Amino acid sequence: MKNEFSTEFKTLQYIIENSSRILLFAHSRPDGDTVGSVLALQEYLKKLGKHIDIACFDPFPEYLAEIVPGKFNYPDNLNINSYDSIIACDSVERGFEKIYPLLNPKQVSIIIDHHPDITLTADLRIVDSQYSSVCEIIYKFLVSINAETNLKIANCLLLGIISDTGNLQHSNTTADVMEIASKLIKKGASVSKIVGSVFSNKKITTLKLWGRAFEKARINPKNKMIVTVLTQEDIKQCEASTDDIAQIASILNAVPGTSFSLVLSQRDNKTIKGSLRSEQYKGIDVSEIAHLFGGGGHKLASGFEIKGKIVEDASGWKII
Ligand SMILES: [Mn+2]
Repeated sequence: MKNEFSTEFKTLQYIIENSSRILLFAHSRPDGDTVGSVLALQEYLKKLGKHIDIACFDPFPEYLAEIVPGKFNYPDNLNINSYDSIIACDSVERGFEKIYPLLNPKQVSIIIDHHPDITLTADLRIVDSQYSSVCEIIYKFLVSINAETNLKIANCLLLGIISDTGNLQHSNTTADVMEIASKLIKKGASVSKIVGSVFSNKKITTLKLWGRAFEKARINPKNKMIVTVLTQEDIKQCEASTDDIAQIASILNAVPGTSFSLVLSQRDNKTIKGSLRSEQYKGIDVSEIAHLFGGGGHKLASGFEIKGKIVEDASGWKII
């Protein structure tokens, strides 16, 4: 059963009422869910007359500015201790763990997340991996306090839901998710605009990198894993960025006859990132594989980082 968070939502409302300066925190390498979450909260909180800033260690993603324009502040440029409360949204262990120790005891910390294995503590934790996205949780919060959802909030929340459900296609697309999406669309949120920006709007450099990844993909006949590798040279030669890697594992996972996908990509000279995807009907829990390598995530979408270097030669590739 999903946690309904009725007590937590009341506590959050109380904290908001008693805060005049609130800092919202988005995770590093921001995606549609973290962006949608902080912007939806910002819109709602500003209407209450609160002073709101958004912090993130990375800049606002350009490709989302068309749907939901926003501005991120680099944390070092803000006086972190000047806020009454701080709300971190999504993947809270991707950046917020550096801010959390800086808070003083008077400041109230809130984390809202839907990732499993979140160990970070906070004054208020709203964490349940059964939710598709943080935007789904924030939708529930806004409904619980009878807040009005305007067009901007609707677009922000639908952005997060569409991003984290892979265009309403992943197994986390529950009946609840469809119902919420439908309500947001009734408010005027645009599926086609969001899908266009998040999934379809691909630069030629992205497609070139995907091409390389697909060309190198192999299926292991024993365990039906489909695996591919990307080196730093691949990314450089295609003039792409590491952000362009995100969707490759999902696309490979759609290949018939596979049980899960693995994309290994070189991030710096000695770090390799692994991204794993599967589907419910395939009966594989990829988070177990991620745990073996010190990573984590959801049953059907997980990741890990290992030390090593991908080396390619005529016979294929290996990790040294
Ligand atoms: Mn998310």
